[in-house]
Amino acid sequence: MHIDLVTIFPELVHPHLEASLLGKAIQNGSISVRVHDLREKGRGKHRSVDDAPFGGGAGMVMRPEPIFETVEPLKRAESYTVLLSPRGTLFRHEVAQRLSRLDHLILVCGRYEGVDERVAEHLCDEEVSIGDFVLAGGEIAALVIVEAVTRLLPGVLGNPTSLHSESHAAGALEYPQYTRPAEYRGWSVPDVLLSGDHAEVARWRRERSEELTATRRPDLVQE
Ligand code: JBZ
Repeated sequence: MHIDLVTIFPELVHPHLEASLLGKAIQNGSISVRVHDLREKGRGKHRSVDDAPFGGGAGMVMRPEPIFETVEPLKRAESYTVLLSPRGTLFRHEVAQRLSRLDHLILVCGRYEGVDERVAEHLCDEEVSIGDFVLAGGEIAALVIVEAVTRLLPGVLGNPTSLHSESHAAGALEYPQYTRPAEYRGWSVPDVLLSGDHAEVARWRRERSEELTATRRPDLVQE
């Protein structure tokens, strides 16, 4: 899979692409990511990428030309272009799975108060939002998508069973985990986890998972 990420803040996204699981996935060739600086197609001496909104009002709007001129040369027949936008499809596990099956994903990060509507209408295939909170721009949202999608690619996670148990976690909350020491500051690990009884351990974990999901995320419990 190849991802092109379009932004006015390449320096903000680069460090995240080099670290951890993402960095390894890029190094071993499971995924390639290229970051494109929108300012290279900015207008005038100051390489401006924004302007005041038609109709008036506060704030600035991203101009269409730098975005079209950056994205169009990247597009191939199989490309899918996503605009990170607060009004987009909510990004959930199912969306990550759908995007992970693509060969070429183009992520366009908005900034300022918004992006000229012609970008969403005529350049992008879909708008995606990572949640109901206010961000200053799409960069962090794009990185969330890159990380979630990368983990789903074949060969990225060393241990495929951890992927299986976490796909469960996208539809239900995980059970509590413990490691050594068995007692810390007087707080003990549940006895069942030290019992060696694998069936009892599995049962305890299933019960805790169901209990947590019902109380904290009833929206995930489908009847
Ligand atoms: C997002 C104007 O650029 C923005 C602003 C907010 C924002 C995004 C892009 S993407 N919020 C989200 O995923 O919620």
